[in-house]
Amino acid sequence: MRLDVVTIFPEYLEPLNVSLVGKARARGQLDVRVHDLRAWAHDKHNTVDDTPYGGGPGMVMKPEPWGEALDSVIESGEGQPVIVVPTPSGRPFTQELAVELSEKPWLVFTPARYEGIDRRVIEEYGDRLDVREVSIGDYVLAGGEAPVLVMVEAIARLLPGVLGNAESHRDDSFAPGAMADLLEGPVYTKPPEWRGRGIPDVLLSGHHGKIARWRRDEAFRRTVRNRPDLIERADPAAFDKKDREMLSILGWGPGPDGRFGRVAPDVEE
Ligand code: 6GU
Repeated sequence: MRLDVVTIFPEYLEPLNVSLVGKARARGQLDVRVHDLRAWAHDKHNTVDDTPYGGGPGMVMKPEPWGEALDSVIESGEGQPVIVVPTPSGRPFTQELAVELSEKPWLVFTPARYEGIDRRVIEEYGDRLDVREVSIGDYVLAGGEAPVLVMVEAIARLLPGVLGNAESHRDDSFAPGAMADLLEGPVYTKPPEWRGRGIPDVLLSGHHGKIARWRRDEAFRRTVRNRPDLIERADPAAFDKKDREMLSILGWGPGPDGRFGRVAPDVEE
């Protein structure tokens, strides 16, 4: 997969040389190219922003440098990339979108300061290419570079051979199917006792069926506590008899439409 990032802060993307993404690059599984937007600014101050038409606070990124940068990057490769525009007003970046983008051969990211890029740039490329405006959550960051790091890591770990263990994705929280959109439960390793704290007996039992059930129960506990919205919107057909027992213990039951909601006060710890 090829990834291009056009930014006024190329050094912000240095973490792409580290860890999983850095290793994937070194192995040739990822071709990452970071470009300085100012290379396509032509005045003596390399200006890339200007005041907004209509007034208001902040600055807007000028269309000309972005147009030249994107033309140049697009011309440098084969075929057409998907352009990913990080913006707090975009569609949510989800595991589903990460999976979809991980299947594309070429992505171009355009992180901007948060007042954003002149709208005409998004329209211009949107007429010819697949352009996705994407947000990583309901908070406002000063720029799109950190979101690019987040998205690239989420995408790169899905590429064949990057994570090492092909099984590792299946149980990911938010992986489509399998664990049915529950959060993952707690994990433990050696030593068997640490500061007087042991390991749940079931994990030492060697009984794979009981272990799988315990893990699913713990996933329900954590999901009910941290992300009750995931249970509320889950297809109740995904819940078996044991799941329903656990949900009932946690104070959850089916409503008139079959979907689950809280039916008893929250249980403490
Ligand atoms: Cl993609 N950009 C900025 N500036 N802020 C954000 C964001 C993106 N996603 C959430 N907040």
